Amino acid sequence: MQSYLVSPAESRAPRDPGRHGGLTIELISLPGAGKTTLIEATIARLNSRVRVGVIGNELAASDAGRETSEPKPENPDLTLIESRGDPNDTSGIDPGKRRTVVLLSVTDGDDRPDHHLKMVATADVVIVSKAELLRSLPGFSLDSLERRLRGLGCKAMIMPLSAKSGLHLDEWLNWLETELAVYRQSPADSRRDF
Ligand SMILES: Nc1nc2c(ncn2[C@@H]2O[C@H](COP(=O)(O)OP(=O)(O)OP(=O)(O)O)[C@@H](O)[C@H]2O)c(=O)[nH]1
Ligand SMILES: [Mg+2]
Repeated sequence: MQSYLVSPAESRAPRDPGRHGGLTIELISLPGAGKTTLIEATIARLNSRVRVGVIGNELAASDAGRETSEPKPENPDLTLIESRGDPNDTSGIDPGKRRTVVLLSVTDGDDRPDHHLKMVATADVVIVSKAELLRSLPGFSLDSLERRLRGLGCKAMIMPLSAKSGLHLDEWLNWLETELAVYRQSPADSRRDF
């Protein structure tokens, strides 16, 4: 496994992810929905052939030393951007971003999409995080969440999973592997315009 971190200043520099960042995916959520945990689980589970870059402050704060001791791949296959969806934090962070993944934690309830209108509208994937807790949250309905999302015009794939227990994590990893395969075949063609 190879991963690296860049400083926020560095991360704001214009880049050509087609050349330097590989497949670039932004993970967005309100604080605490599980972005860092998912990124760590993803890096741990991805095949060692995949060189992963991470952009975001949290890992730097919590894991300084461990992550930064990894060699920085010059051309990562995959760059994951961790963000809280604040345009001031992320605007210009990576103009070549391909995919947007929004995390909604089950602990926030199934009526949250209404509070995240802008986020879910642009999402390619909505991850319903901490899903192993669903059994102990009888008031939470995945059907109701999906209805709300569709009602907001969200066309994203919806993936309930738990980065902590590994529940349904394979679905996320399979999606990533597919995206990586598509990217490898035609890095320029499948780039989305944002
Ligand atoms: N039960 C459970 N807890 C989780 C899961 N994923 C993350 N957590 C916990 O949720 C808390 C927040 O997780 P983080 O991964 O730091 O969330 P984050 O979105 O990166 O948070 P910020 O960077 O502060 O926005 C931590 O206490 C995690 O251990 C999960 O799948 N299940
Ligand atoms: Mg974090």
